[in-house]
This record gives sequence, structure tokens and C-alpha cells, in this order.
Amino acid sequence: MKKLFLASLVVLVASAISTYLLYLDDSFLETENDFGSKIVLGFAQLGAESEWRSASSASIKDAARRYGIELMFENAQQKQENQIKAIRSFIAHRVDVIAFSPIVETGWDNILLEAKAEGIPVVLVDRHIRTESDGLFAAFVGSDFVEEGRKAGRWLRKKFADAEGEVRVVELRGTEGSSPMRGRYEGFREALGDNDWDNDPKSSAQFKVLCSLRGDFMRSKGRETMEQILSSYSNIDVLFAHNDDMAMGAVEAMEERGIRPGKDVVVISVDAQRSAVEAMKQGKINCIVECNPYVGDRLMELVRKLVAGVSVPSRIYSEEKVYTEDDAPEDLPVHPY
Ligand code: GYE
Repeated sequence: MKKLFLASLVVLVASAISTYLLYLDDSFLETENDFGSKIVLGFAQLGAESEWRSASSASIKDAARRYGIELMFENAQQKQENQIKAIRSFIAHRVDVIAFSPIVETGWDNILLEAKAEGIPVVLVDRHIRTESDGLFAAFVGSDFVEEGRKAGRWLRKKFADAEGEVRVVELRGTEGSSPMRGRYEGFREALGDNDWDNDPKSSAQFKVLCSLRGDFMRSKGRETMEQILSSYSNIDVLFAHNDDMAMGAVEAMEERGIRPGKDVVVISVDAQRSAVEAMKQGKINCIVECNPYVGDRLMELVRKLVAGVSVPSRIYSEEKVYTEDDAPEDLPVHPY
């Protein structure tokens, strides 16, 4: 009798453990929707402005394939109206989940209310939005852009800690009204400290931002804008570019004028794409704040959970490093993009 009791106890404990392990493994979650067909995800990408963006799109497409999720993918060619149109078509198709990388922060309330009215959960990927009302999206997965800006500013302070006199900075900024542009702009200034940016956007005890001009996260625009900057200002000590593509364009513009990027002008950038890491190895870029485009897997996990009605964290941030000229070449990342 005692043996029988012990045996049933063992069976009971073993089955409890395996149920728990099954629960821990996401695979217990739905791969099908309520109608027994494949989960459908509608994704509205904002465009293809940078190498980072191409890596982000590839990560999402690849992850959808691996997770067995049917992906409807639209490229909005840098236009908010195209993203809104794509989202509206996803609603009309009655997809299970909608995700998008919002090109700018505002102007999303109406379309998100439409999705909410149809009961379709929305996930923000990579960029943030600002809405009038709360509860218009289920989750965000991406980066902390203010922190990225702070990292750039902190590194710059260290670099010039022993320097005397004013440090003259120029800034190439990303798409106007986008959250990475705003976050990197604000975080950078916050970390430079000792200033009164609100009343005087050029003010800082040690650092003077001579100009902050748009390059739309594009290599061609980064180059063009840097050419204008070099025609208007002399004695530039530092360039802070909001992404690697613009930094690479600016590097070309400087070299064309016989200015040595990384030496005559300290260059700080964001992303850590392969070409920029290579430029750092050649001494042309001094600091790169990493921004991680590989969020595909985490997005698909969120999608499965949302379809299964499981609660999800409202914000998931990527872990990101800072790479500098002081790192040994073998410690620098070799990203596939
Ligand atoms: O840094 C830039 C891209 O939104 C984080 O957009 C993204 C940014 C990225 O074009 O290269």
C-alpha cells in the first residue's frame, strides 16, 4: 500500500514538473489563432533608409518564418500616410496582431483607435509614439534612445576631461519628429550637463553645439549636410551623428576636404553596423553607441502570447554596449549587417 502511495506520488510530482517545464517553454503557446489557422501578423515597416533598417526588416522576416507566423509586410517608403494605410489594410484583413515601427512619434491616435475597436492588439517595434489617450498599444520592443544619447554624451565628457577651452560640436540628427532623433538629442545634452539648453540650445560650460542639422538617418543626406556644415564652420572638434549611415557619409565629406575624421574631428555615432566598426578599426570613428536591430524573435514571442491571451510586459528594451577607439580590435563586434 505504502509502495503504491509512493509510486503515485512520484508520478504526480513528475507530471507537475513536466507541466511546469512545458509552461516555461514558449512553445506551449499558440501557433494558431481561434479559427485553427496560422497566426497572421501585419507589419508596417517605415522604409529602408539605413543599413540598420534593412537588418531590422530581415530579422522580422526571418523570425516570422522560424516561428511559423504568416507575415504581411509593407514598406512605407518613409511616409507616415503609407504606414497608416498599411495598418488600415491589416485591420481590413483581420490579422491577428499588428506591429509597426512608427516613423514619427505623433499622429497615430485615430488609426490605433480603429485597431482597438476591432480588438486587434498592436505592438510597437523599435520606435516610440506619443498619443492623447493611453492603452492604444499592447507592448513596445526596442531601444532606450535617451540612454543612447546619454552614453554618447558621457563618453564625450570623458574624452575631453583634461582638455582646456571650448569644445565645438556639430550634430547630424535623424528624422525630424522621430523618437530616436528626440531621445538621442535630449540624452546627449543631458549628459553634457552644466548647461541651459532650454533657453540657449547652444549653451554649455565646456561644450558648444555649433549646429544640429537633419540628415534623416541616411548616408547620402549625412554627407550632403556635413558638406554644408564644413562650408559654414571651421574648427570643429566633434561630430555627433545619430546613426552610422550619416556618420559614414560625413566621414566621406571630411576626407574629401582633407580633414581626418577620428583625428582632426572626433566622431561619435550610433548603431554599430559593420562598415562603421571597420571605420573605427581604421581610426576614423572614435565611439559607437550600439543600437540593436535584432528584435524579430522577441516580437514573435509577443505575438504568440498576445494571441494566446497571455499577459505581456508593456516595454522590452534591448541590451546595448558602447564601443570605443580604446577597445582591442578583437573585442569589437562583427555584426552581420
Ligand atoms: O538607429 C537608424 C535607423 O529607429 C533605432 O533608425 C532606429 C534608427 C537607427 O534608420 O539607423
